[in-house]
Amino acid sequence: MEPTTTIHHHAPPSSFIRKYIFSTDHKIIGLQYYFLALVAAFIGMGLSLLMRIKLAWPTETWPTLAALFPEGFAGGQMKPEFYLAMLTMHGTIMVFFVLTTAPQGGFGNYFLPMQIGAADMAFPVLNMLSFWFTFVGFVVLMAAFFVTGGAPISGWTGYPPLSALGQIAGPGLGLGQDLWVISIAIFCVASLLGALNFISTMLNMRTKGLDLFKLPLTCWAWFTTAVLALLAFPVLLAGGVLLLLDRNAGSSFFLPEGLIVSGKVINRSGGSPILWQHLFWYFGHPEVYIAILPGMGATSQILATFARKPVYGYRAMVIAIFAIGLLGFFVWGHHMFVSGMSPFSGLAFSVITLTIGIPSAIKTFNWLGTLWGGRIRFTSAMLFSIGFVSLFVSGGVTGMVLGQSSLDLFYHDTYFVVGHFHMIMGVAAIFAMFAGTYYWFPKMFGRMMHEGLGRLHFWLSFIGVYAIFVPMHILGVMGHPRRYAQSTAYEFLGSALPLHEFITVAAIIMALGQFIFLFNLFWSMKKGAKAPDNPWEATTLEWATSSPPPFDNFGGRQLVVHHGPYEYSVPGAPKDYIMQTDPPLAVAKH
Ligand code: HEM
Ligand SMILES: [Cu+2]
Repeated sequence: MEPTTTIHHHAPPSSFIRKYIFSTDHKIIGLQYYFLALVAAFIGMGLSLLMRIKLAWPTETWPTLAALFPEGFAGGQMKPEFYLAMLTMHGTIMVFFVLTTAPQGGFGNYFLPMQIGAADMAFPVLNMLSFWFTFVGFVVLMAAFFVTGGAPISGWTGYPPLSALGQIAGPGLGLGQDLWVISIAIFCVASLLGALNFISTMLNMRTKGLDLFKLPLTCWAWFTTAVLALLAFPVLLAGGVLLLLDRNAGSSFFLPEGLIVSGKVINRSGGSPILWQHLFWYFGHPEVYIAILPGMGATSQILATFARKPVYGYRAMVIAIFAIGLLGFFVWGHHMFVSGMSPFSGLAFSVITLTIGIPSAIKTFNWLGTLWGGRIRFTSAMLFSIGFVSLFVSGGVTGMVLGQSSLDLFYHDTYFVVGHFHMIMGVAAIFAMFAGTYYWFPKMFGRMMHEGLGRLHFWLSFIGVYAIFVPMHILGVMGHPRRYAQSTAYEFLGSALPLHEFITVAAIIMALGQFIFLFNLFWSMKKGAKAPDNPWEATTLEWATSSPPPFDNFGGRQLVVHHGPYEYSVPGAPKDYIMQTDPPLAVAKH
């Protein structure tokens, strides 16, 4: 089938509001998503430091923090309920408004149309709506900090019965919890709209000659992520609506019979908290791939560019992306090994979970194959991509441990899990975002970022991440529970305190390192060296236009693609890279 192309010929809007606030330009919308995620990330990071301070110095009093949070730090010490509220908000902010927002909504919006040679997304107005729904979802979530009872304490997974009961179950579970559910529901709608747009755009808007197997792996990753979102978010949305009904309309989807809260039997019956777990994790496991697939795409792109080599095994990489996405839907039960389900389903979920190791290993070996024998340029973007691979492997190994139901029985809800998921999903995806930022910044802002500061930022973050999250695995082996504020409540945890202190000091240093990034970002926007159109001598279509790109991306030109996405160091070619739009080579290749 010939790919169709649509070039929009509408004039750029001129008013500030239409240009920057309610813009339908995918580039502005991409930046809006990006900056929303940036704000969310710094808030989320602040909350994690509060938790870390409590865990490392449990008996210290903090007058300054008490002045800032009179409720949560009554008497100068963090109350355990406040810890749980920080935990819930940290997790929710990070998963939804950072990991789902920046890699897909941010970079995907900005670069998917550009990499397929289109002028915009398929549905620009819908695109604008997706962003504004996301923004409203974020504001609603933030509002939970300020209502009576404060932010919810049910964790980012919002498990009932706690989350379904209301204020009697604890602080934050009144209006705060309602806001949490509503925020998630709005976020689901936003993500669904966004997903439709990504899928239509990639299938329908490719420029001339760009058939599917000439697409950069980033496009495949954004596309697959959108498919996952389309299948996973409706389930969370439905679960959220049922939870809201349980909370406010007296239904009992998730509340069992005979539940006793604060000494009183709750007058509901017939529901099951396990039902929520199924619905939640049917969404929740694919969600970790929604977070990390765009990072895998960006990493493939960046490794090839800076190793000056084609991505090793392009087709295998596409298949692995799909395999990971597909298998991701059959493994949700590995979050429920201790929920009391049949040991046979535990076995089935174990086996399928471990199977994901196969496409993951394919991807890892192909990344290493891409690096092998390359003429590597260690730019900041390259360092963060290598860091991504490293974290993906480190986190993947512990995933293989947790995927076995017999071992998970012990590790479940210990710090081992916290260490594992922070490495593989949390910080790996964050590293990919940094890589993407250093890589695409010249295109987006027409200036270069400061490489020296970038490398400093990398080393602080890379060493920081391992210093923070490796010791957490040790805490887990010691049996330290997660979601638990009182690090000295049990005698056997006493000896863990130095480890907690070490982690917290590392977290503070790493957090300071992130301000170097923030400074570099804003300083470079104004003062960075002017960027050429193709500073990294890369091959894909976004580099075939000016930096920053004009309103319609390519100045009304229709690009014609003659080459695959990663033709680096092709024998017989005049230079060591061939852009996708370069004319066909006279010499025979491959
Ligand atoms: C600066 C780096 C970070 C630090 C120091 C940090 C610290 C923490 C701490 C102390 C907890 C609570 C552990 C517990 O008591 O169970 C936690 C939970 C969590 N964090 Fe992070 N975090 C960081 C980055 C991230 C990132 C980038 C993500 C994105 C996925 C993330 C997602 C989560 C989630 C989902 C939870 C679990 C929340 C829950 O159980 O409800 N964190 N983090
Ligand atoms: Cu999972």
